[in-house]
Amino acid sequence: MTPLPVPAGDILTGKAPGCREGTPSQAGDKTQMSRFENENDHGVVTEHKKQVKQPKKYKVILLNDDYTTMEFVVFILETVFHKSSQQAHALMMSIHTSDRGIAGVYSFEIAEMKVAIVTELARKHEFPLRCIMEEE
Ligand code: TYC
Repeated sequence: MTPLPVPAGDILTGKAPGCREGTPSQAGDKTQMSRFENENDHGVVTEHKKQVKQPKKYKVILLNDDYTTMEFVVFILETVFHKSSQQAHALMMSIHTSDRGIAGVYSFEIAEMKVAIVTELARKHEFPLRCIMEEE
């Protein structure tokens, strides 16, 4: 049997012939041409590394009042904020005694949506329950 003709190098490197990237061990080698370099690169920096910023987070806060029933607050914490029955009850009691409490922390859009849902449910059930958001 005659062996198939194989271009030198490609079996060991896994690269097509003429590929400049090299093996993983050569990836950080400064003598190699970097991925952004090309024939038009005359050593002038045209690209700056962007600082990666974490997106802001927002606390969704329930406020205490004298008229909203405890059952309704527990219901809100279970259904809108996915708390267990025990967590919801403990948090509701904490809000009841301390005047406010964090129901959850979310991105801006999700926090805004939770506030809107709670506000609408409270309005529908004729409770004065207030729900606000604050940057973390
Ligand atoms: N203070 C209310 C009551 O005694 C209960 C309550 C708890 C209301 C938490 C609002 O965010 C709240 N019925």
